[in-house]
Amino acid sequence: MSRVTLSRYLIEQTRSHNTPADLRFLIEVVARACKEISHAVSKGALGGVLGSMDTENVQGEVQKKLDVLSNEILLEANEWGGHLAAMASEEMDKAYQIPGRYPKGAYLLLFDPLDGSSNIDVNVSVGTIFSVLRCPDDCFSQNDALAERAFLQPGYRQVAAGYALYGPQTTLVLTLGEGVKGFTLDRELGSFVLTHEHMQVPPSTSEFAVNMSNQRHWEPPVTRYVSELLAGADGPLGKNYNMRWIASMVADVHRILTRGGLFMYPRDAREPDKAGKLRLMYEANPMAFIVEQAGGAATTGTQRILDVQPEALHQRVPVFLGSKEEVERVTGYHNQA
Ligand code: AHM
Ligand code: MG
Repeated sequence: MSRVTLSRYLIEQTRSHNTPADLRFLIEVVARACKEISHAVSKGALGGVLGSMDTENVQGEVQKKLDVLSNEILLEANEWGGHLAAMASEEMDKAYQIPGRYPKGAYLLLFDPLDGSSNIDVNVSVGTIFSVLRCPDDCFSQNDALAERAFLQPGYRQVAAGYALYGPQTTLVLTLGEGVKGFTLDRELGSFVLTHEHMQVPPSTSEFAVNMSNQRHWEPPVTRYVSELLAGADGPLGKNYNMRWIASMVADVHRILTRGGLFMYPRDAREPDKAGKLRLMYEANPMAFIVEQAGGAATTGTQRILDVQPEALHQRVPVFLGSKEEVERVTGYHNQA
């Protein structure tokens, strides 16, 4: 049987599900940018791309050279095609307006260009996360405030979301709102090939992912839940749990899409808004959309992530996502508190 490339999959989607041609083009352009980022990541020290810049991003985090390079690759790939009205990135303070010399399109693209960047210099998996929204009618203005407002749509309005994982293989995982497909980069062909037709998160699991070193800063429902996980078969949950923490959300979520599990980045008392580390628009929303489309669940502990009304582009939210049973359990503990 002939192999289904990402291009063929998208063309067939256009025919059978009326996926608009400009959305198809957008996904192809993002995938091409991810191939370029994958290439830069894989060169490592040979490409002179390891290490930090002298700059910080809007969240006050030191930027790695590859964070900045990946951001530029995504901006340059997407600005000229006429499919976007604006872009927003975890690495940029403000929304990026499409330069006046190019036509504007119907979509908004948001991305975390290189997630898990603390892993870059140690040769551990990192990834790109992206989310696509439709642009409301008034967002064609050059006004920054108006452009930023256009992005502040709840996650259930996403029309597409995905991530590329730069690991032992480069994989692209994509949802257009009708299930989740996984593609593996065939480096000889230079194409993403459909390898995971129907990605599913099993409803129950005995594996969880959390940064345990933050335990003393969590809220009581999370402390209670994690102590029950650690109590194993002798505790109230009656089974033993295994733990994994890669510190790259893309890699942790990919494991959950492959064999199930629960990912947590809870509220943290040290932060001004106590919202945890992860960003709603660039990390929580696209991952929640993918996980729900694969039959899993995603909440902030108190609310479905996709229902959160964003108030700011760089807003943070607590994240609990993965196998339904465990997400529901930890959300239930929050709601009892
Ligand atoms: P980043 O976007 O600055 O790389 O931060 C997000 C990453 C996630 O990929 C990962 O789940 C988390 O930060 C790891 O956090 P920690 O440093 O607490 O292990
Ligand atoms: Mg990130």
